[in-house]
Amino acid sequence: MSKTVARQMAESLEAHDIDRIFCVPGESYVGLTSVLIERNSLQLIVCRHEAGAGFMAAADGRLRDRAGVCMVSRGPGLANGMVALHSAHHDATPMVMLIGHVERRDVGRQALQDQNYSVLLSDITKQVIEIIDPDQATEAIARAFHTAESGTPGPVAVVLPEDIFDQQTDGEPDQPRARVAAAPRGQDLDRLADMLAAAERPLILVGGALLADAVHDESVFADLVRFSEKWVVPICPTHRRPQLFDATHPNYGGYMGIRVPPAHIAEMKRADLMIALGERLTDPVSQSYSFPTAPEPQLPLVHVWPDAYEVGRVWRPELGIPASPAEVMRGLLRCGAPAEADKRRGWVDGLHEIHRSLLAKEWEPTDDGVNFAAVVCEVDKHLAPDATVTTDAGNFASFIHRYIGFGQKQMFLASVVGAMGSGMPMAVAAGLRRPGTQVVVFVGDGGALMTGNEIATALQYGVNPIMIISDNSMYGTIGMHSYMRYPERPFMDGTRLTNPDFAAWARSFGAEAITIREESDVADGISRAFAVKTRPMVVHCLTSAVQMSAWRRYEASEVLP
Ligand SMILES: Cc1ncc(C[n+]2csc(CCOP(=O)(O)OP(=O)(O)O)c2C)c(N)n1
Repeated sequence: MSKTVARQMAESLEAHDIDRIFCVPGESYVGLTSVLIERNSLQLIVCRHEAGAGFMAAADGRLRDRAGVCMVSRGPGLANGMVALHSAHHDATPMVMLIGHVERRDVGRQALQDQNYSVLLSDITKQVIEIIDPDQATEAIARAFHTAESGTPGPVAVVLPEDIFDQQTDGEPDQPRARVAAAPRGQDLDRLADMLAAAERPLILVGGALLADAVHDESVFADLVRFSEKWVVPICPTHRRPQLFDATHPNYGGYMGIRVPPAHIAEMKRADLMIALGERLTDPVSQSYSFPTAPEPQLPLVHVWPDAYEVGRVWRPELGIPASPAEVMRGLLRCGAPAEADKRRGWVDGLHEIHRSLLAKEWEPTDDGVNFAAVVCEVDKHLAPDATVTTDAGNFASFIHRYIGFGQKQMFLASVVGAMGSGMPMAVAAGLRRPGTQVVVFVGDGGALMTGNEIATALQYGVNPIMIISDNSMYGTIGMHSYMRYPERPFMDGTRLTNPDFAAWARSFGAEAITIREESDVADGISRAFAVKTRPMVVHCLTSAVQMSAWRRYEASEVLP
């Protein structure tokens, strides 16, 4: 039956189980939106900035392990959204970005907002698919989802010329390609079991691909616990995936994030085997390529990642297994643990002991503002077992990783590669996908004004996050780097910020808000924030700049003007 391309595309998106698209409208694709609105089969979330729409789609993609979808206008709209593509590409997050385009006959003329997307996006997408012929539309959608979700997941751009939507096409929409999962070869599993049985001090890093497996099958979490207990191994969730293993479980070996504290990394480096289970391994996780050392690891490395291309790309593993990490873990469970697994109890306990001492809710007082540790520890008391926590990038986030012990039923979302501006949009996406559960977003005063305006989107769609702003009047992370490299230069110069009254800013949107000025305000303020359930709530915290991160203080005696 003949139909328009717009309808064919809408049916294709429906066939791929897409129930929500995040967008900033553009004149180039009104042909598609008008059909989507008419069919009313999916929810259009109209956002305030394409970065916001993109980060929402990325978060949605992670929550469903199905490519999240956003739709942006050509040229400038896409340019605004590129930060989310960059992040999804680095974070191995499945995402499809639909991009408006000029009419086909004007391509290459530098028509209004024309752009060569294949060139522009070549290093931040897995593929750019340009629809030229009406009959390609449905196949393009199916290929986009398949590419975004298979192997190492990532973003795919689909470019939609303005004049294509009303063209006619025949045929039924392409159906989704079946998701495939690779299992480990028997001989690799046997070798892995032998290596693990022989190891005295193994370290198991668990990362995003295991989390993705758990989206489809929650029992992955319980299996991970069983694996750690039966094989007596320490489990180390990696950078910005803290929820993979309960921080209070005795086999929790430590959080493998940016700059693991010295005592902990020194102990970890005594390991005689590292198994990266569903962790691609990156600069932050590998402690800037020093553990494991790249390209030749200083200890035997087993790398499990569902994409053969990645295994061996940077590091030379002793054993590489391009398979689903959940399948590998279950394979080990089926093999059965060796009788002498308990020989590792001391090693596991030692790592856990260091981790527990780091988690201690202790901090030093500060007199130039509230120590953010006090705020984060108070939030931790109120977090529900199924709460979602999202963060932006910035030093304030170090307090979250130091002081909040996440559990397996909680959800943590952020740009893993550290793009500022991810926090608030990801909170909106989480609130929509997990209605009725707590959503807490932590941002700095820098990130707050990058995409914090998406609080308007939260209000528009009835999402009620608690937004906690650490306002130290500076781009603190960069101030810290500057201080560490050039300690003789004045602290804060080049990173200082003059901020609005964030509580007044929040109220102007219709949110509730309070300001915390002293440590003595913290307990009452946070408890009031958690009592607000029917509106977004902003907690503006005037925080110390001297306490640069959860681990580091500015040391000079003469500090602030
Ligand atoms: C989009 C983007 N721009 C710039 C940076 C570089 N950057 C990393 S952290 C940071 C400062 C963050 O400041 P703030 O949000 O106030 O948090 P703080 O570090 O003070 O806790 C900057 C500018 C980045 N990571 N992402």
